[in-house]
Amino acid sequence: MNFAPELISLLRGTSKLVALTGAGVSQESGLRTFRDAQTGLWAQYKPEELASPEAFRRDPKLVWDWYAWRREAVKGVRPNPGHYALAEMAKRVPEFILITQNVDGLHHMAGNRKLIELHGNIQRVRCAECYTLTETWGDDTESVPQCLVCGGLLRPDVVWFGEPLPRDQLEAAVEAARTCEVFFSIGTSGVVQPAASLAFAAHNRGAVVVEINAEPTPLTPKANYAFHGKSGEILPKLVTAVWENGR
Ligand code: BV8
Ligand code: ZN
Repeated sequence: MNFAPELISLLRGTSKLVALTGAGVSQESGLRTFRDAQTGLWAQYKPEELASPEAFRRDPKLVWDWYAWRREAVKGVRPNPGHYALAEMAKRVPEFILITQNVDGLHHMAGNRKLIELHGNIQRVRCAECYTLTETWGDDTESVPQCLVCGGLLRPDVVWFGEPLPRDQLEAAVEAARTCEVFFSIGTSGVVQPAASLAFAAHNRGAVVVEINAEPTPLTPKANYAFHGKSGEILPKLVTAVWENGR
């Protein structure tokens, strides 16, 4: 895979790079994306139907079990070369900020520490009423486990559709997008807001936008560089070309 010499020199010289990732970056780890149809018991539901406060009010056990099923799926997978390439970039660029829409925790597992989890993390559980985070809960119960502080129902510490993003995470993400020199959009269909507007905010501030996605997205026309393929194949090659070859 050849990368434009000007892209390589840009990345070698950049001091502030921001990357936004979506479900596509975890696809090669064996996790289904939101676009991919769900399987088994969950095939009859669209993710955005289950990932909502309305669904939890209507049938809390169904939503709880869906997240328990996804937690098991995440436990069974490992970061892929795309995740590790981003961890490598974090070591090479003076200021590297990784913003993810993913709740799977694989970026952290791959070693990224300057990480903004915009939509939360599926391994964390909190009370739906008093927000108390809890480390332990029973998954094998007939009903949804309850909070030991107020008796409220426990729920995953993720952002559901119709819920606001955590203010500090969102502000940090917007600030990063507005002040970066290079913005990578990786493995995201660019549909869900406000995450999908970050790349445009960076573009409008003159940042160079690089898209890596299996297919074109609404961002593609604005991208200075667009690579349509698998992030687990393209990112390692890019890291090698920029930071390993000819240094
Ligand atoms: C809010 C956590 C308001 C839970 C998630 C403006 C216009 C229209 C609608 C809205 C709007 N503003 C707000 C909305 C509503 C809504 C929204 O955007 N709806 C969409 C559907 C139109 N947004 C919200 O509700 C947000 N909240 O607005 O609150 C508010 C404000 C104040 C006070 C009260 C309320 C909350 C949004 C967050 C929801 N939670 N996740 C969970 O995970 O269970 S979103 C979830 O879906 C993911 O986190 C992610 O963000 C999104 C899925 O998108 P992607 O990650 O991009 O994945 P997708 O499958 O779509 O695409 C994968 C891509 O990868 C594909 O393009 C594919 O080609 C590519 N690919 C596949 N394999 C590979 C690959 N690429 C590279 N390599 C590969 N191997
Ligand atoms: Zn509580």
